[in-house]
Amino acid sequence: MIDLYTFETSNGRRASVALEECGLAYRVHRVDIEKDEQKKRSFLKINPVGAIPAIVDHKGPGGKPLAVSQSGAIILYAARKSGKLLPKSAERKELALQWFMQVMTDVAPTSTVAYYLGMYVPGKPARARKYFEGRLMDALRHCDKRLGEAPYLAGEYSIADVALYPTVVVRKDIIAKARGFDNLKRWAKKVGARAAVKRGMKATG
Ligand SMILES: N[C@@H](CCC(=O)N[C@@H](CS)C(=O)NCC(=O)O)C(=O)O
Repeated sequence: MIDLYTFETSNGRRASVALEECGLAYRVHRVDIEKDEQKKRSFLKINPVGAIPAIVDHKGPGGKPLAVSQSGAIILYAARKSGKLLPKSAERKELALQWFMQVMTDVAPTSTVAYYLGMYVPGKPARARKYFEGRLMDALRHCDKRLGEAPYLAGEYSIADVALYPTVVVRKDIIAKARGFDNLKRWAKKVGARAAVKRGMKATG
């Protein structure tokens, strides 16, 4: 059994979607980051950084408990443990890792910064916000182009799609307002229709 500590954000949902897709048994502990519950001493023992998501696999490597944080690391952990979401062909596996990194290092952090600048920073510094929204849209356009060439980022459904989907959902308004993105929208509809994705996106209720 895996304990998942999470909240209804794209980072949090990335972890629950991965656990669902990999068919791993887990129970959810909702950590309300709006009440700073991620800074509680009990949670800091699991992730000293004080951020969700985190998991504790009570049957980790060697049968011992293992705590893993970082939504990307949780996706990889679930994929390796289950043998799912990582293509079997060597070429596609490399592609999956490349697109996974593209999402985790370009799309996801840029989206977070753009979101915070738009929502929470007093005076909304227009230049910085425009810069990060531009970078986010460029990164998403890159994904959109790829999804015009292949049904999924790595050619088959993989860790890369699981990483991308929760961010596309949370940024759906900005994507809807922009011109184009037809491939990304088509892909999002298909991924969102997967039973495991539906369950994972609602893991905190
Ligand atoms: N790179 C990390 C980011 C984790 C993260 O920033 N989590 C946010 C919620 S989405 C959080 O817990 N923030 C609370 C805080 O920083 O105090 C990941 O992918 O898991």
